[in-house]
Amino acid sequence: MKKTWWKEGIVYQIYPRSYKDNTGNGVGDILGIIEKLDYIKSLGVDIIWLCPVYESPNDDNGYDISDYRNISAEFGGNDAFDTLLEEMHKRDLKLVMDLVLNHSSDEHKWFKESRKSKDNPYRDYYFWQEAKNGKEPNNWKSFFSGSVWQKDDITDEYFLHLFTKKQPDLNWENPKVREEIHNIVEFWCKKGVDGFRMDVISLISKQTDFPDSHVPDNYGETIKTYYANGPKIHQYLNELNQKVLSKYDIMTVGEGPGIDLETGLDYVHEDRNELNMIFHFGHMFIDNGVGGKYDPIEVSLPTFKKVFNDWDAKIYPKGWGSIFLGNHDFSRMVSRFGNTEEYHNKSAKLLALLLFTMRGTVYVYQGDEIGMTNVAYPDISYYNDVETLNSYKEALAKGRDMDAFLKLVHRQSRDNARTPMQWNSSKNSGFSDVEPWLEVNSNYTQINVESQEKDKDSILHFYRKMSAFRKANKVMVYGDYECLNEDDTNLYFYKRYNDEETYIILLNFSNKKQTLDFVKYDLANTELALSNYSENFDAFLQPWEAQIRKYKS
Ligand code: ISL
Repeated sequence: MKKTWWKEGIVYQIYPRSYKDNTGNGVGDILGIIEKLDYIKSLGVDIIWLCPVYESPNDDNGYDISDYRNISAEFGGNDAFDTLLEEMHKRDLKLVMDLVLNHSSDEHKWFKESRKSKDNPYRDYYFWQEAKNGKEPNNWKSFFSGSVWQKDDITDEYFLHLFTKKQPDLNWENPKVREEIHNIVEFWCKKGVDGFRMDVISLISKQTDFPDSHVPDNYGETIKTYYANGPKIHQYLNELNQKVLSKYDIMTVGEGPGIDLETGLDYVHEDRNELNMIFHFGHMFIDNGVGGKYDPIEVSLPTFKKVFNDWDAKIYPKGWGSIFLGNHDFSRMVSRFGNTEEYHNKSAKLLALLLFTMRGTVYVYQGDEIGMTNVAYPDISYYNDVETLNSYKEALAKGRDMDAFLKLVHRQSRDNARTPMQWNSSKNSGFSDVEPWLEVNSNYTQINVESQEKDKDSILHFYRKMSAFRKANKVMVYGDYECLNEDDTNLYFYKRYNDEETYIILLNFSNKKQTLDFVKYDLANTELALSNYSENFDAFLQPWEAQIRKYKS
């Protein structure tokens, strides 16, 4: 397996709007990130993935780009960005930009032209269709509620938007669109950025005859069958790679709703020259029922393990994976997979230990290094996320029990991950001097960076320990992975090994002591390398205990 910086590097994801406000308008900005670079470096990370900072009307907080070459003034503009890149490179930190190429903003000049007339030169930059039987061209539903089709009165036709109606889908079938995109990517490569996270890249090739979904109410199935992995996806990615990406030493990670075990490797196979990595959502959509995230189902540990086992088996040795347990689109990882009530510290550390001992590039989402948790605002007016608000409106229109729905929002809203970073216990958590764009989680007085800096037993210090451990032990990066107890409902054990050394990782995903079979796993022949408890026992694992042990022979 080829060794590269992006396989070994640890990525830290920043949602700039919520990181640090230095200009005093309640919105995080690039100067704020620059101020925190030494902190970021101290975490032992190598790469920053910056969520979109381009000009945008912010219907979806930057995932609706109106100018791909300019940085939004709200975040500090182009000068601030250039300084950021310079300051990062000085510290040997690499910068990965978020690129949203499946759709633009409706305020992008291409779309403004496109909607003007049917014969406008930009018309075919987007997908326009006539009404079918006086209605939308098909029954597809948007990721963010309602139809994917929006009627535009100027020409009396519908345009396609898989996300909000302010995010029209770009027509990659059109070679001119692809050329524009190649030029944009080249522009950022020449500027010296070190890579791209490509938003919903699995959706760029569509079935352009737009057939009706045969399962319109089955969200996951519709995405997989109709929106993702279209007929020309690999042609487009290969072309982008050959024309631009391959000329630079950069990393690429494609975000992939609808990518599954059957289709995943094709995106990242090292002989195919497309992307380096993808984010699949096997474990992230694990609690989604047929109706999607607001129709949640119970999750068991064996199902969770199966996702990791199956993907690892499928991808290696020809491809490379990405390991993450949360990002700006999901609830907080410790609220989701840990226990914030009784074992906040221990369970956050166990999840960190899992992240840093898995095969694949590790992605840490801002705030997870201090165990930030979900928020539960008292009513919907506190929420900002367009996906949350649209789902709420839809539920209201359907006459659902809205008290129960608010509880679902508490559990599932993307705003859980977007509350301002908790720097200290002063007003607004040290994020801003003024009222922030989204209310700070009220637990900031207990959970914040400043207090965890002082506490040697904090989650923050544990992240530092884990990143150092991974760096010092490359078997954690390149070694093989083998799950040892697929069916156990409380314990997750796995090995990481190469020809020279073997480690065993022991994780107790429960609130109870669990018996440890010392003999079965030959643990007498191991040495403890690292744990989230200061005292360990041969006969059992304590609640949410996590251990790394190394075999002596
Ligand atoms: O957010 C989700 C579930 O909570 C996902 O369905 C998400 O919409 C999907 O993974 C695509 O996400 C990406 O593209 C969106 C943007 O809103 C997200 O923030 C981005 O990560 C549209 O650009």
